[in-house]
This record gives sequence, C-alpha cells and structure tokens, in this order.
Amino acid sequence: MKKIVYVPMAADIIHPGHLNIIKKASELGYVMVGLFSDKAIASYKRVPFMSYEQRKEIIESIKGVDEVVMQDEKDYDTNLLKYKPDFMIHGDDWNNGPLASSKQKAIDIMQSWGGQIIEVKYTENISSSIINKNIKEIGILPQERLGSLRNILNAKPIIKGIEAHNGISAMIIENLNIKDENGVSQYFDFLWLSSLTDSSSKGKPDIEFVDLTSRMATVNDILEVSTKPIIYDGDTGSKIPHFALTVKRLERLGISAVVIEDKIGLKQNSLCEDNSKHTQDSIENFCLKIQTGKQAQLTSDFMIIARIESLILGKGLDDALNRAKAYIEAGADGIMIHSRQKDGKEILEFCKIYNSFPNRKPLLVVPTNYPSLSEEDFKNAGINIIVYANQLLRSAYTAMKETATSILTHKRSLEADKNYISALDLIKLIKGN
Ligand code: SPV
Ligand code: MG
Repeated sequence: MKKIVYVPMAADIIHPGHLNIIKKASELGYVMVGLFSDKAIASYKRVPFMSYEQRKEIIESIKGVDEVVMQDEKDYDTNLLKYKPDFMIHGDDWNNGPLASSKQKAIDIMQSWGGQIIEVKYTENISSSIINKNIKEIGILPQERLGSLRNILNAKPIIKGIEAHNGISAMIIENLNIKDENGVSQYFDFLWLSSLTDSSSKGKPDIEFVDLTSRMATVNDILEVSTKPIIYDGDTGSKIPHFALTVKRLERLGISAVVIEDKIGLKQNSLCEDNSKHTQDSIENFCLKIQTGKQAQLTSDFMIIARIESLILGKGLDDALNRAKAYIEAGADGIMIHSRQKDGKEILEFCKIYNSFPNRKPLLVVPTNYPSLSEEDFKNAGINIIVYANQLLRSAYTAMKETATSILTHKRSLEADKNYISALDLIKLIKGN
C-alpha cells in the first residue's frame, strides 16, 4: 500500500511553490492535500480571493494530487489524527509567523506514530503575499469589490472597518497590516463612508446637507486608491424613490452595503446630546423603504443594513427589538444597533435577545461612545461587524491643530517637524509623483 503524504495548503493564488511541494510529495506516496477552508485561512490572514470550492477544483486537477480533504482549522491536529499520514510536507514558510505554533503541535503528533515531517524550501521570490501586493497595485473591478464583503462575512465570525473620508485616509488603511502577539495578521476588513466625517472634513454639518453628488466624489477618490469593500453610510436613505436610485448608483460603483437609519425629516447626528430634533420613522414606512431598496438592487450581493435609533431616542429595548424583527422581515440583510451610552450595556442587552432570532442577520455596531469594550467582548456578544466611525478624522484634527499652534508659537516649523511625515516621504507615498 502506498504511504500517505499529507500536504496542507491554502492555495488561493497558485504559484510554482505549490507545484514544487506537490511534486516532492508525489515522489513519496499517495498525495492527500489538506486544503484550508475559508474560515481556517481567515483565522490567521486575509480572506482568500477564491472560495474553497474553486480552490478545490483547481488543486484536484493538478498532476500528482490523489485526494483533497478539508482542513477546517489553522492547526493540523484534527486531520493528522484522522488520517495518520506517514509523511507531512510543508513549505519552510511556517517557521515564523502565525503557523509556527501549529507546526510544533504537528511535530509532536506525527512523532506519536513515527510519521515524518518534511520541510521543502519555499520557492523564493514568489508567495501569495507578494502576488497579493501586486494585485493591489492593479486595483479591483466594481463587481469583485461589491461581493467581497459577503465573502469576508461568511469566512469570519467578526469583521472590523474604519472610516475613510478622502484618498489618503483610505490609503493608510489599505496598506496597514500588523501582526498581533500570536503572529495573526491584524488589518481592517472594510472602509466606512461616514456621513459625519465626510461632512466634517468639508466643514459642513452632518444633516444630509452634503449631497449625493459630493458624497460620490469622496467615494470615487477612495475607490481609486483601495481594494477593500466599502460600507456606505446612507443617512436616512432620503425619500423612498430617491433611495431606490441611490442603491443602484452605489452598486454600479462597487459599494458592498448601505446603512440607512430609521429617522425621518431633518437628520441630526445620533451622538448629539439634544434629542429634540430627531424624529424616528414609523416601522411601516421604514420597512417600505427597505423593501423598495431591495427591489431596486441589480445584484444579489449588495446588502441593505437597517439602523435602529430606538436606543438613541430613549424608546427602549423592546422597541429596538420589535424594529429589528420587522426590518429583517422586510428584507434587511443586516441590522445596526446604535447607542450613545458610555458603558455599552444596552447594546449587550440587545444582543442577548437579538441572537435568539431564528432569522438573525449580521449585527453591526459603532462603539464611538463605549470604546472600552474590546473586539473580544463584541465577538462574545455575537456582534459581526464593528465600525470605527470617526477616529481617523478626529486624530487628524488634533494633529493639524497642534502643528498650526506650534508654528504660531515658535514662528517657524522646526519644532513641529518631528510630528509629521517628511515632504519627500509624502511625495513618494503617492504613485505618479
Ligand atoms: C457616521 O459615522 O456618520 C455615523 C455614525 O452615522 S454616528 O456618527 O455615530 O452616528
Ligand atoms: Mg452618519
């Protein structure tokens, strides 16, 4: 009987490195590829471009592969114990980073039946990370970007995004990827097109005064420098027929989702202390708006997320939950629950009951006013989408004011120079300079 050779791989972007490993494996016996599920990949690096099924189809047709099995976790334990392979082959790229802890466990397990681990030198100058960087430089087409939010949501229990209000803020986020203490990549999954930061960066109030044409100019600047999915803050969605047109416009541009809030008349920002100017929409009218938006959609991927203002307006938990039920029944693809409270307790209360809804949809929160809750807290509460809605513009404001003050104080810029990027680095940052 042929010896079993277990070959774990993500195989999102196939390159000669993969072929090299498979060739080595086939010289040793029966090649069983342990193909990482989307969930397994997303647990330590970016969500794959291709779905599991697509990757499986490709790997199965590569010469030398005898079988493809799913590896549903980052660690190899489950499959190694199940198939008890004689060999396991891995590229030497697992010595550092997020796979290093999984490697040690694999060694211990394989040793328990005398299995052997073989490390193959990773083909230099080629890796999915390098190809990914090149793809980012080429850019992304609208349809691909549009669908990418749903793909990410399917692969991860919780995702996070941050606001971008112009090209350069989006550029910072596009390229930011750090490793946490476990070597797991940390990055923002999507961009939030905040009405507050788009209006504020233009010196305008957040009352739906900055019109759709102007908002789209910001969107276009961001689309040109990023490949991440975008969730658009659609304010109240305006009048129902207007909302239908907005949905089509957003979809054409490749926006993945719109959030509309259940307010009517003059909209004020929800974080304002004075509630007297906000009016909540009726459930019936807002449901009709959601339904009309859903009917206007051109693709099945686009998402309409219904934002509930009951807690902001002091209407209580029951009202918020009733609305969540009604909005989901009207076709909402997700719910945003908003709160101004400093401890986030009412949000967590909402989650407890919301999570028991049989037709529960992804839940989004904007924790501006309860920043002490961590992403782990939100994950435990069942929240699926976190939006850091205004932190970039707020920090830019503080930094700009400090710099201007320093220049006035010292009557020169030398003292402020240590606080910002050099002019040359700024120039180098933007392609085409
Ligand atoms: C925004 O970012 O514009 C929002 C979130 O709508 S909030 O400002 O908290 O209302
Ligand atoms: Mg807003």
